[in-house]
Amino acid sequence: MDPPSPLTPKAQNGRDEELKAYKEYEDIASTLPCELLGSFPIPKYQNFFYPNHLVSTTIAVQSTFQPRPSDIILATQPKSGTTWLKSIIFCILNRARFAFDDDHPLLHSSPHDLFPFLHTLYEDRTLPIELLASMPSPRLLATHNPLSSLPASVLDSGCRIVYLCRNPKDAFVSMWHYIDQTIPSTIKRPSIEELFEPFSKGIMAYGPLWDHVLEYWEESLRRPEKVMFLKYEDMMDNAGANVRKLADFLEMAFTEDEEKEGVVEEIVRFCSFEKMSTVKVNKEGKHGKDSCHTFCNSAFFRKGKVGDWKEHMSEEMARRLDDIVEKKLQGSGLTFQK
Ligand code: PPS
Repeated sequence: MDPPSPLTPKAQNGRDEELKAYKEYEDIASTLPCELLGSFPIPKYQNFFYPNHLVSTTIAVQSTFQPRPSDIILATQPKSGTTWLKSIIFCILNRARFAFDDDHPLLHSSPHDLFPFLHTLYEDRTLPIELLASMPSPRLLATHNPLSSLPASVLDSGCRIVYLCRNPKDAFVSMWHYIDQTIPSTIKRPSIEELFEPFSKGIMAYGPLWDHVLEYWEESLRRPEKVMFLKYEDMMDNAGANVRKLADFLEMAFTEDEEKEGVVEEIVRFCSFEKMSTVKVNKEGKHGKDSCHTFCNSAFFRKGKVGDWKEHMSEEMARRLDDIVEKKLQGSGLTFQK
């Protein structure tokens, strides 16, 4: 392996500044109250729980991210179909640029590389100001962060936010499997019961889930032209109709010719679980730069079904979660299927 190239004095200066800023963010993070998620401490910052290593990143995003009006921000609850929607939005936006053939970028790069999470760009205690500034518009940026944690300038900028959530029971089961796939082999896997107890109290990465969903839901009611609210189940039920709605929202509506040529159906097929889960980079590629948080991309593709919770949750657990979610969402106009 090549040795790392030495930083120039100017770059080193910038790096020192970044590390100094991060030290401040980490100092704030170190004072936060924590709950336990299995054997992991999970800190609470401004009413939401975060993966331990991503609190300082969240503060860094809050402090330094500068949105553009043209940005497209995909915000999701974890395990709600982020990977899927990244592919779909990438295809909608780039359909004139890339044919759906063997050279298509989604057949060679993970959707998470083509449409990065903000927290990934801020990884390794960096402030990617120049990188973000150099990205062409419209920038595609994703986040699991709650709306209230994003800098106020995100809403002020007028950029578009697409929000995707999923039936909490399926999101929970998907998360349980994902933890199993991604935590280091030396750490004991939590049983579904061990994970359910904290989850039902809202203690989960980017939880409480219901508060996360409600923040974006309410903003989508206030400003439907800027915040689009989607559910995984609706996407599954009629992906084509939702791809059209998304294209309209992104001001990239399909032309009559494209409709005749079946471009919408092509995007749906191209981004389907069946297709994407068999792509080599999604089966064998690695996610993450930092060796502590590296795992196989296949962890993003499990079953891709609605209602798989029935195979894993007891009736009692399901009833409890339904009751909690129903109470929390009461009066909002938002519901999930029981
Ligand atoms: S993450 O880690 O939050 O980004 O994960 P996320 O992508 O949000 O969610 C993973 C779940 O989405 C399923 N998935 C898909 N469903 C339908 N179509 C496509 N193309 C697709 N790709 C991934 C994936 O299988 C996870 O759900 P489960 O229920 O675990 O199968």
